Amino acid sequence: MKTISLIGAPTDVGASVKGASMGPDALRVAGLAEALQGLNLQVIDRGNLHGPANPWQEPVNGLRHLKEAIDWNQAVYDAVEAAFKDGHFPMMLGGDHCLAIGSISAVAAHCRRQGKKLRVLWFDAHADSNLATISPTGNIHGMPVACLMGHGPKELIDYAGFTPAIQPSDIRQIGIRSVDEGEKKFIHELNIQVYDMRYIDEYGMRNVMSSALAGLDANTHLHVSFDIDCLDPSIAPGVGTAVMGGPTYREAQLCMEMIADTGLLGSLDVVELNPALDVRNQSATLAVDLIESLFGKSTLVRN
Ligand code: HAR
Ligand code: MN
Ligand code: MN
Ligand code: MN
Repeated sequence: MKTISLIGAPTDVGASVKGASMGPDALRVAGLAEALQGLNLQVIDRGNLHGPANPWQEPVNGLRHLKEAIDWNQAVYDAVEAAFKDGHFPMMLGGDHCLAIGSISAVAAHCRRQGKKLRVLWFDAHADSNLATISPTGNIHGMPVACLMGHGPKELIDYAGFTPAIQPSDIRQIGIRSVDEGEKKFIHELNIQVYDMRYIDEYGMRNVMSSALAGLDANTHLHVSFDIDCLDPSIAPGVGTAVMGGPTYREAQLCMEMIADTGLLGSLDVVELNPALDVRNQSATLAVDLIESLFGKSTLVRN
């Protein structure tokens, strides 16, 4: 039986809107552990990690709360690595999306140890590919993709002991619809595969997911980094940086179902849920519903 390790990372140091720090508990209240147990998974809730408080400072040299982000990501790195070493499936509950630096660095290290290929599916409204020099905000939750590809402050890019942690060819971004000017060039230069909302509109989610999942084999570790603001704000209002025009409920379900069908999912981040902006915990409840599909819940018996 698969054992899921829930790792709460309650911080919003990477953001400029407060509240994502309450995300882990909102997911617990929405019944995340019980939902997973209902799918015959064993769940160990490791509780919440500890880290520095949000000092609520302005950016320094284009980066807000760098020291705090470094410490939180180290805590996440260590916890995700520990879960892998126990043979468990790490599910990191953010917290803001800067935490994916630590989490995916640990995934990359795991893949290297196991001789596995890595595929990261990054669901987001945003490209999260900013650099200190081009970010309009200095918020580190807008920078994790760049950091994972080796572009960022030294202490934020080298948790795994090698850099870059991942290659541009390892990642697929899905649902993107908010990209800053500098990011647009950077993504283009790095040649990151982005399925933006226009692409989804034109080709449909089924084709997008077939393409995003193409080339996987039994030796691939699939990581999903699920920024809740990927979802259309009409169904998921509980996020700090909502952008109109995201995937519908059914489009999101299809993504999860198609990922489940691969049988290759090895780790997950759930980030940017902001209970302070939510309506009766509906975004957390939706996240749990989607995570059930991600772990194989289906309407009919499938073979
Ligand atoms: N691109 C903007 C910035 O860098 C907004 C980033 C918002 N990020 C998240 N994570 N919510 O995707 O500031
Ligand atoms: Mn994000
Ligand atoms: Mn986002
Ligand atoms: Mn694995």
